[in-house]
Amino acid sequence: MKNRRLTQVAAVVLTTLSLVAFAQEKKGVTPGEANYQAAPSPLANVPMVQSTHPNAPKMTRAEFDEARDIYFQRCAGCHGVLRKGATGKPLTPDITIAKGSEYLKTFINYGSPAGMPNWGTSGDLTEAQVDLMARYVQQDPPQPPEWGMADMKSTWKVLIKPEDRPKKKMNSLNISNIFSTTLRDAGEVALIDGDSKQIISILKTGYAVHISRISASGRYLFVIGRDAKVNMIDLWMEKPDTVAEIRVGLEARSVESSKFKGYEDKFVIAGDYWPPQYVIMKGDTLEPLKIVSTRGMTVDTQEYHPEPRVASIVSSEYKPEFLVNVKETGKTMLVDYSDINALKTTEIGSARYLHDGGWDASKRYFMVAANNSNKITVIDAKLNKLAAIVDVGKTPHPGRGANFVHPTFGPVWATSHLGDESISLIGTDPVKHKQFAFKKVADLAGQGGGSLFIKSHPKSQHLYVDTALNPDPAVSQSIAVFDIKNLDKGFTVLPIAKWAGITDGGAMRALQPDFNKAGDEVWISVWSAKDKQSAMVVVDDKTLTLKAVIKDPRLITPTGHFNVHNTQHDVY
Ligand code: DHE
Repeated sequence: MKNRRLTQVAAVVLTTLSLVAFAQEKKGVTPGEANYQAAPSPLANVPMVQSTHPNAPKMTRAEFDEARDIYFQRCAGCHGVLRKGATGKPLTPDITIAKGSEYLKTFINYGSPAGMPNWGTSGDLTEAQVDLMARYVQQDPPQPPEWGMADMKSTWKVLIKPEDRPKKKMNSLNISNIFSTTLRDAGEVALIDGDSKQIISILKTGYAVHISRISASGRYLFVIGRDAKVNMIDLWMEKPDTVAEIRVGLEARSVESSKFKGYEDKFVIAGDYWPPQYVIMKGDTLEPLKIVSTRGMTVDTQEYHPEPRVASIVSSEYKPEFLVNVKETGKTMLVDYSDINALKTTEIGSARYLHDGGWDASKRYFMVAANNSNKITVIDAKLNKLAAIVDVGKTPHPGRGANFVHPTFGPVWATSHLGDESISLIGTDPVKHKQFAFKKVADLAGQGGGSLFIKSHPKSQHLYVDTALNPDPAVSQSIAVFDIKNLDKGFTVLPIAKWAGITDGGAMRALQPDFNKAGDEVWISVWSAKDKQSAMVVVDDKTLTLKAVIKDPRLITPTGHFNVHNTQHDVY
C-alpha cells in the first residue's frame, strides 16, 4: 500500500515539474494556455488505423475507409489490390513511407506521362482526397476476402431459363451491327443500333463495366463490370435484355465464351483481378462450374506471387481452349475445356505484366502486351508454344491491336503505347514473309504517348490511333489516322471532341476507335466527366469526315464500344 502511495505522490510531482518545465521552456506560455493545449483531444475515441509501420502517417478509421474506397475504385486496376504493382508501380509501405507524403501528393496530383492519371489537376480528386490517398498508400494494404463457389452461387441468377427464351430472333434489329457501349461510371451499357445510330436500350450491368464480348453464335452479349459482375444479354429478345447474371469475384476485367467448333456457346469464362482466379461457367446459364486459382510463381524470378491477376482472355478457334493471360506471373494458360472435370492446362511463361492483346489476322497467333515489360509476347495457339517475345516501345497498350497488310512486310499486327508516341508493327506471316515474322519491322511516329487503342479493318486502308491519356487536350481529344498504303506520309489528325460539338465536356477524351460491320465507319467515344456531356462520334472511313454524332443525356462516360460482328469474329 505504502509503495503505491509513494508512486502516486511521485507521479503528481513529476507532472507538476514537467508542466512547470514546459511553461519555463515555452517562455510566456501561461499555465492556463498550457492547460488549454493539454485539453482532451476529440480524437480520443475515434477509431484510428494502426499500421505495422511506426512511421506510417496517422489516419482515422473513417479516413482509411474513404481512402480505401477511392483506392479500389480508381487505383487497384493499375497498382493491384495488395498494391504489389502492375501497370502502375508497387505501392507497398516499404516503398511509399520512404517516399513520404509530400512526394506522393505531388505524384497523385500531377500524374505522369507513363500513364498515371493526373488525379488532382484533372479534378477527379480534391486536394483533401489527394492528401488522404498519399497517407493511405503508406498504410498496410488491407487484404480483401476470397470469393468462392458459395459466394458466386449466392449472386447467380437465371432470369429467363434457356427453355423459355425465344426460339428465333424476335426483333427486327440488325444485331450484328449493334455497338455494345460501356457507360463506365453509370454501371450500364447502351446498345446502339449501328445502322440507325439510335440507342436501342440502356441496360444495368456491373460497376464501371469494362468490356463486352460476343458468343460464337452472335446471339449472346457478355458484359463484365470491374466489380466482377457478368451479365449475359440475349440479343434475340424483342427488347434485348439480361437473361442471366453472376458475380465471379470482387474485381475483374475479362470475359469470353467458347468458340471452338462443336463447343460454340457451351462455356463462358471470366477472369478475376481479385481473388486472382478464373471461373468457367455453363454457356447458357452462367452456372459456375470450375474455379481455378492463378496464384503461383513468377516467370522470371520464380518467386511466389499472392495476387497474379487475370488480364485478357481469348478463345481459340484452333482448339477447345481459352488463352488466359496472367499479369503478375507473366504466364499464358491455355485451358483445354473439352473435359471440364479434367481441365488440361498448358502454361506458357513469357514476360511479366501481361495485359491486353488480340489475334493476328490468321487467328493462330495471340499477340499480348506485357505492358510494364515493354514487350509483346506471341503465343502460337496451334502448337501451344511461345512463338516470340518482341521488344517494343514504352508500355504497349494495344487493346486487341490492329491487323493490316504492309506494302513491304506483308501481314503485320500493330500496337500503340502509353509511355511514348511510337506505333510498333510486328510481322505476322511466317510463311510468305518469314524474315519479318514475329519481329518488330517498323515504328511509326504517332501524335504522342497516352495511347490506349489502335484499330484497323480488312476493308479499310486506314489505321486509327487514340491518345486518350495524353496530358495535352489537343492530343487526347483527337485521333491520328494513317494511310496504310502511304505510312511514310505521317498521320492526319481528326478533331473528334471538336466534331462532337461539346463545349462544357471538361477533360474530354477521344477513346477507342471501333469499326462497324461493313468496315466503312469508325465509332469513337468522347469520354467526358460523369456530370458533363459525352458523345459517340462516327467517322466516314473513306473520306475521314464526320458522319454522325450521337448525343444523349443517358450516354454517361461512354468508353469501350464493341461492334457485335467484329467482336464475335475477332475482326480488327
Ligand atoms: Fe481496360 C480492355 C484492364 C483501365 C477501357 N482492360 C482491358 C483488358 C484488361 C484491362 C485486362 C483486356 C480484357 C480482355 O481483352 O479480355 N483497364 C484495365 C486495367 O487494369 C486498367 C489499366 C485500370 C483499371 O482500373 O481498370 C484499365 N480500361 C481502363 C480505362 O480507364 C478505360 C480506358 C476506360 C474504362 O472503361 O474503364 C479502359 N479496357 C478498356 C477497353 C477495353 C479494355 C475499351 C477493351 C478493348 C478491346 O478492344 O477489346
